Amino acid sequence: MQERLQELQDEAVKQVADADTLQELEEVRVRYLGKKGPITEVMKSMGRLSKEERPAVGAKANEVRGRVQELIEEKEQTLREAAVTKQLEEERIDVTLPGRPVSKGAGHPLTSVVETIEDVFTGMGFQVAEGPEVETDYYNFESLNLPKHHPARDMQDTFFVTSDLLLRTQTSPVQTRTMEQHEGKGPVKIICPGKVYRRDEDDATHSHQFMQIEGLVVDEGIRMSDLKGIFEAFVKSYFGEDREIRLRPSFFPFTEPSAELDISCAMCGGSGCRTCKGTGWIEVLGSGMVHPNVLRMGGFDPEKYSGFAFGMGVERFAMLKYGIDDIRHFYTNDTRFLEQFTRV
Ligand code: 2NL
Repeated sequence: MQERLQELQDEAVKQVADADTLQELEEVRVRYLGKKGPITEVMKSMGRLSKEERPAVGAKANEVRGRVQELIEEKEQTLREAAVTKQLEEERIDVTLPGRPVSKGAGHPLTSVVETIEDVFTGMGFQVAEGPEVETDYYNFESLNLPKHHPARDMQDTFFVTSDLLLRTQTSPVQTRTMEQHEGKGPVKIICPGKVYRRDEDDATHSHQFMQIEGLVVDEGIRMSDLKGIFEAFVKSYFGEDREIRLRPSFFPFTEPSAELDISCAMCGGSGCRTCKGTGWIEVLGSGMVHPNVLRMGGFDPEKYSGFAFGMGVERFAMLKYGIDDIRHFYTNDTRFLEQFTRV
């Protein structure tokens, strides 16, 4: 029986050595050490042995069992380590590979145009002022020489929030608020960029929400020639040195006299084409000398102070500069449109 046990041990040693995977090793373990395995069989049959034989066989059986168990554990350790090494090798990451490209967003074209215009005016000493989009009737209309029932209030249809609160129809209320803060002392020299709202049907040239930039200069001795000088510098800086300007009489309730600013058409160089409707000139903004009533309501003495103001639509400027034919492109956020302005 001792010999049988030794044979079993030799066989098991060989099979453990031959096991290449954890599964094969487990099969060997079950085969030799399991409840129905040969070593257990030998132990069970020991009852049939004589008293003298039993201890030696028992000791040998335990020794073989222990030895095989030990070998299996050692081999298991070796196989596990090999498996980890293999996995590490297979899943190796090359940390020097370049990363996946991240698509970067870019500024909206209207933001770029506003910033460019801001740069031109701050370069001439203007401050940038901002204010609320929900305004009171007073700041949006009254303070701009548009009392209740004034016919010119119909010039723009308004989104009302309550009977006294509304979505501003222009950025002028920021300017009257700024005048108030100056408590009657000049100079005021500001531009006010921001969103404005009008009850319009949206089409290629109209949007119920658009961007406006207004400007205001108030000081002693401000004249129409100052307005013209600022416009000349602004147009040449924004549209190019070769552009000419002209002022054309107009009307606004908040300015007197009022004037429309035209720039010479770049498409035809002034000879007349479709872009300028055959006139050679393109209208770009409205302006004028601040009405004495507006100065007074802003806290300035019209006998001592004078000023000029202007307002322009940002979309129109962007459309003229980049040849965009539909204002709705700015608000539909089609990335094929927006991507064209990543370098503006
Ligand atoms: C236009 C015309 C204009 C003004 C806006 C203004 C503001 C104050 C006083 C006087 Cl506080 N005027 N703003 C003046 C003339 C024209 O805008 O066509 N905008 C799109």
